[in-house]
Amino acid sequence: MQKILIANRGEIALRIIKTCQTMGIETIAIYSEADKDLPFVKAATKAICIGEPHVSKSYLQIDKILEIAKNEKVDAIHPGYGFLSENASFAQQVINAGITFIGPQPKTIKLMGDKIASRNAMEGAGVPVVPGSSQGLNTVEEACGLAKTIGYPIMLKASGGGGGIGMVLCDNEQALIKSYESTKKRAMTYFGSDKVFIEKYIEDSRHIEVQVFGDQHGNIVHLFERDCSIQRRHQKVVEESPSPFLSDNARQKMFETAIKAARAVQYTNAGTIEFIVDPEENFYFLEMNTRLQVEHPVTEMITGLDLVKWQILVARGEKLPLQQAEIAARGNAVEFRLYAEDPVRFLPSPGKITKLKWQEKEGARIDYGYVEGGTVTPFYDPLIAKCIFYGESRKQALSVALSFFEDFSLEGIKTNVPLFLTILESATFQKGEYTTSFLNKNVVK
Ligand code: MV4
Repeated sequence: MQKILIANRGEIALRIIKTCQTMGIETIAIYSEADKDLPFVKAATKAICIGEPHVSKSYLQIDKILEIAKNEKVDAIHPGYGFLSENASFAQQVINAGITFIGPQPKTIKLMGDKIASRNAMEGAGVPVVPGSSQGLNTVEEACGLAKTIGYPIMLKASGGGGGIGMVLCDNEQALIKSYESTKKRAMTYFGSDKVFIEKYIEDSRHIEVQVFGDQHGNIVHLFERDCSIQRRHQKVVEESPSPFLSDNARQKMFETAIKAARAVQYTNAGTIEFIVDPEENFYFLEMNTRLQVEHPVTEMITGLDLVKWQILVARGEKLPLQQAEIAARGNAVEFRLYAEDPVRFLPSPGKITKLKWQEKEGARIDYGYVEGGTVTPFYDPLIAKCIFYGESRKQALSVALSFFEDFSLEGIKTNVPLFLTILESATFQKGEYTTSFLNKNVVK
């Protein structure tokens, strides 16, 4: 594999380029007119402008991307996360063009994109799922009947959704009746399918996911867990590993379950099994993400592995570099997602970054997408950088984080750094006792 096209932008495009450089692989970046001055464009071996800023004219232009890939004679395409990364049709078209798709098989992407089908597949494999529907709901009466058997509160979810989009919490029958049609309608608009289903709502939960990896020879390993409970409006803000909540017993069971889940679908490449965990440490499969995740550096910090390198090795048919017994986790890592956003109203705050300076620190890794002088535009996710901190203990990792943010300076636009400081100063966070409602309860009034 000599040349890889990166069908993405920002920090993840730069992150992928860096690994390609260490492997002696040439990179082709594609970029929109809005991104022409970003670091990933400069870092690539070659960069090609793909079109106007809007995603429909740039990063989602399948035909143009394939045309560039063929013209440039690339061997593979890395989709990063978001955009086309979980588009089964794109993956198939890449393969049909004789190019390697760096990710799982299209059929696996498709299965996991259908939340009802993936629930059923997992249940069939003996993986616990939350009590709920095994098929799409046909009528509001059927929904009410099922909800009554399960017991309220329930969540009404779009089968084509995921990541928290298109789901509504219903405390009682009245709420369910009220939300049913609008949820179906929204599901149709956003996902092109109005298929919705019900799950029992797990209260006071934690959102913990397991990183898995498979090769084309049937080998599957896990790379431990990440606790992603600190979210706001289904946007993850902080992720860490190990989870400060899980007991060793539950953790081992979760790893075994994740492997079982991945094995059931003969998973290849990098994937994440998301679990929802109740206060008694019962855990249930929620969804599987068939891509490299934003928060993968947390796993890289505690394992010392390069997950992008693994993706490339596996995609070109090699065996996983390590067996399960050879993979160890050490220390604690925590990631903070630095967004261009108003810290009070939590709305994107695009604009020019007039100053951006930080102190390099032992145990700090910054995966950035912008440098000083760059402009965050309103066209894409306003993630500026991911700040990942490592320590031999959790306390140590958090102390590196605090000292980093104390002398971090970014001017010109608003960011969520004030939120990080509030989180770091919270006793609940310091004790690791947070659940998914932490930000709503403790921070955002
Ligand atoms: C749930 C849940 C509780 N019960 N499903 C959100 C992300 C997506 N992958 C699934 N999500 C959830 N699904 C059941 N049956 C809790 C979440 C959830 C959540 C819900 C409300 C507010 C914040 C949340 C943060 C993480 C997970």
